[in-house]
Amino acid sequence: MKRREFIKISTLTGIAINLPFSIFAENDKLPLNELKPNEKGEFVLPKLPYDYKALEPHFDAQTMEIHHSKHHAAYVKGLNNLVIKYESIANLSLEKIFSQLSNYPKELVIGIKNQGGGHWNHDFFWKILTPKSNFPSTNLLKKLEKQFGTLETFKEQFQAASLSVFGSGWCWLVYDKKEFKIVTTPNQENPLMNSQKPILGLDVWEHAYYLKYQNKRVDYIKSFWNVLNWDEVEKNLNN
Ligand code: MN3
Repeated sequence: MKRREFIKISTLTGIAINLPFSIFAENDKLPLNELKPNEKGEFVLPKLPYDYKALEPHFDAQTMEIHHSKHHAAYVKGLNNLVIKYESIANLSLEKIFSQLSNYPKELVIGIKNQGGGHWNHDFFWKILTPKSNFPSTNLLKKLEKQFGTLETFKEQFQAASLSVFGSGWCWLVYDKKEFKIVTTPNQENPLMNSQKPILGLDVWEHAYYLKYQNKRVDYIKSFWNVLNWDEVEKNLNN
């Protein structure tokens, strides 16, 4: 039974059935590591695994500091305000919350998309960046080449998709139904909200690049490849 059908049927019958949680049940392997609140039920701003200046000259220190300590922190605060207000999402992982968005009232859905997405997306983004840029493993490279022809072609397509985001949003590489897809989402929405598994993502909000690159989003996108940790991308694929 498809997940949406299950939700629909269980809503109609009013019978709650506990199934093992997997938002990728129809797709691929297991869910990613879940992003959960702490023992007090609060989401916490994660520490970066590197200094703010570590990604220079590609991502500048001032942008990184503001992006993490102001923008990301604000999403965490906004999300915690929602958790206080809505008991239905208390103590749940964000992945679980995203998987049952259709069950929530409209105001909560909007809040989760903005604040919950904001927290999840940035947590994901920081983890795939590194001061020591590397290359895809032979295994991952083969998979990418099978789908896109060459790594360069993948990068070109990803770059074009990133440039196509009008206003604020994200560009992602997802693994869906046993193939890679490049998708974009508006604002702080993400592929998990569409039951797709993201393995790589790029923040294309102006706050991610404007101080250094101003209107030249393309230069920011090109610089991304210099700080991308392909090992983490592969971990996400296999997770
Ligand atoms: Mn951002």
